[in-house]
Amino acid sequence: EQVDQTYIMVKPDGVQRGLVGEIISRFEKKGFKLTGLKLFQCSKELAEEHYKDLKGKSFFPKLIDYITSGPVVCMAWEGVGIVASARKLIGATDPLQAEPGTIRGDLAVQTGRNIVHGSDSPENGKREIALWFNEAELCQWNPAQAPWLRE
Ligand code: DAT
Ligand code: MG
Repeated sequence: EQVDQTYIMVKPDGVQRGLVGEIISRFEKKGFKLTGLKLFQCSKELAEEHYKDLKGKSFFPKLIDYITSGPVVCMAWEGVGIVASARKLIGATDPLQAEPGTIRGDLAVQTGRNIVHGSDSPENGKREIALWFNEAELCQWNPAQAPWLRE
């Protein structure tokens, strides 16, 4: 099967609320492979490039203010089927609509403070990882648990 990559980011509210470990843990326990991780204060330019598809939306300026309001935790993860699976683990964009058991469903209450980002396609996963990480910040490694996760 095809191994895909996704860009997951704990947004500034997730960092401020002390939810970094909890959020990383959801992906780690699922069995996906972490290939990049850093705490990072992003520029307005980077935030605008990341969310370029939403430029023109009424909430765009507020979204950029929010994402640049404090440090975020940037993560690159990989696995078979990871993009869609990570979106399910994260839950709906509006945390009030997100199912219990999902990150947003369990830990957030408003779209404008929905604590975590996940790429919406394998192509955007690659694009966003390249945008947020240098090649030297990414690790290729073989988790010891691999044979216990997939036959
Ligand atoms: P998602 O983060 O679930 O992929 P998205 O890509 O449509 O959602 O939007 C990116 C972020 O923009 C989202 O996490 C929060 C913000 N946002 C989206 N729709 C919004 C709205 N109607 N009002 C305010 N913020 C919104
Ligand atoms: Mg999105």
